[in-house]
Amino acid sequence: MQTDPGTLVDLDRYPIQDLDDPRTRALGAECRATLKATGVAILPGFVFPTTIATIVAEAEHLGADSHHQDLLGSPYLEIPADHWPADHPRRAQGRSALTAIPYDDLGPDSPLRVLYEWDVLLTFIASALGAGELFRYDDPLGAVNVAVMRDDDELAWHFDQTDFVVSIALQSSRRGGDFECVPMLRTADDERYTDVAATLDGAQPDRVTTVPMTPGTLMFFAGRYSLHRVTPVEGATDRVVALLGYDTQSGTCSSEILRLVRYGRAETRR
Ligand SMILES: O=C(O)CCC(=O)C(=O)O
Ligand SMILES: [Fe+2]
Repeated sequence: MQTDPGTLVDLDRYPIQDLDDPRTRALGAECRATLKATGVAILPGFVFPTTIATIVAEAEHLGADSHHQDLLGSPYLEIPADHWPADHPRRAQGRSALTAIPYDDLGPDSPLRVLYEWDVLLTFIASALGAGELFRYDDPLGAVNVAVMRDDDELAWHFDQTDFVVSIALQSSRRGGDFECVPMLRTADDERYTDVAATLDGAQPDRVTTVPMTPGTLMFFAGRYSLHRVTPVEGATDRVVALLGYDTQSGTCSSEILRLVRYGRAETRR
């Protein structure tokens, strides 16, 4: 029998199935306001612990044989153009090492798949982001994926290439693995390279905030304008996060190069 998605999340605390419920309206308004002001909005305890445990078990099982990326890349997630000077942030290189479990590896009953494919969640996220109609990614690998970070894995400082990221914290590492960010460091028309360089050099520690990612938290993050990273994971407990892909346009798919880097393959096995 197909799992009822409504049993996987705390609908008493977050009645997302009813957008007209005054609590849901207030929640959406609060998300939009904090997102605008700070670049991050979090809903702690959104996903039930039992659901989290099932998703983590599946991710750890699949992750044992999945592709592990370990590479140097720029904060702008692109190959730097030749005209940038050698010491420019556009040319900076940081290490990103993690294992990503793609959408098409998740089983048909995977609670994460069930949640991602649930229209109630899609509609609530669209309303909470205030982004108009939202579409799931049309990406057999990246639409929803799980990042497993083991001892010594890390994610370098970067800006995302999408306006927002929706994630679910699944498991924290014992030490390290902190999600650090400099909220709204750049804007659409001001790159603020001096501040980017200062953050990369560790020269502006006061501007860096650590976002609490307690397992079960649903998080909205304005990653295009907020410089962010995940510090190196230490110890035997993996850091596990689910990333849910949405766009204001239909048909979005991550690039072939990103799929190759992240999953070790560009095409679906199905
Ligand atoms: O793992 C995380 O918490 C953030 C991941 C991230 O920043 C990304 O995938 O772009
Ligand atoms: Fe990111």
